[in-house]
Amino acid sequence: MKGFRFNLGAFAKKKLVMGIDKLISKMPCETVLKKMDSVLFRPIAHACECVIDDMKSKEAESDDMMNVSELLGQIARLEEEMQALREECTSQEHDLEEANGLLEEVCPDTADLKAACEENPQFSFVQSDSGCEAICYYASTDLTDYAGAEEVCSAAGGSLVTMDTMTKNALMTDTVRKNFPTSSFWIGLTFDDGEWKWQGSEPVTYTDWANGEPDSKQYCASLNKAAQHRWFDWKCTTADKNGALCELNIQDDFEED
Ligand SMILES: [Ca+2]
Repeated sequence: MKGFRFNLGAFAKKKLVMGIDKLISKMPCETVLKKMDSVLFRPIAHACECVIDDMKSKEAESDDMMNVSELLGQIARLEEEMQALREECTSQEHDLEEANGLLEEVCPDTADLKAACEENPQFSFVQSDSGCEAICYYASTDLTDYAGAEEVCSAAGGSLVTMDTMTKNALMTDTVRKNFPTSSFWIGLTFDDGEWKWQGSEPVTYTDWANGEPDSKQYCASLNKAAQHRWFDWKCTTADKNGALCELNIQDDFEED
């Protein structure tokens, strides 16, 4: 005898499939999966797995949608931050413009000094990049002692240079380095009553002494070529080292008037 063989007519098969369809359409897929374990139901179980996979992939898509939504939120927040930064930038630009305006007010007008300088052929006019500092200078390279240098400047209509701020010192030393790299010069700085003073009266505040300077008992200052024209003190009577660095100072002229 042959073994049991599951053999239904076409009509019976159709009825069975319809019945199963009706049955499983009312069950959640997971329940159908649990119940259908026989060989007969495997295709249906497989279909159900497909449906579940499909649902899972739709959920994943939905997660992606949520990610997109989060990203859009982040972009919106970044745009807000950028806008705030733009406003901050605009405000700082405004502050900068105001500061530049104030700087122009504080910077002295150098036109008069320039005009006066042009009337004195021995002198040359230099101005800092900011335009706030200007010097009308005369560099005499004839070697002399300090008193001789003072006379040279006085005869030219000026005085030994005062370099009392970092800006003016930088402008003057840069100019000397560029135009007189092999010369040293006396400047208007001397040691008197225990302290260094400009023009014999104004105590020094900003200084640019070369390394190891000033050393003792040398009471007149110079820009020394051996130290990139930083400050050196020398004995005032030394006559074979320095020329004279003079400046025209129209402010003093006004004060004298
Ligand atoms: Ca010295």
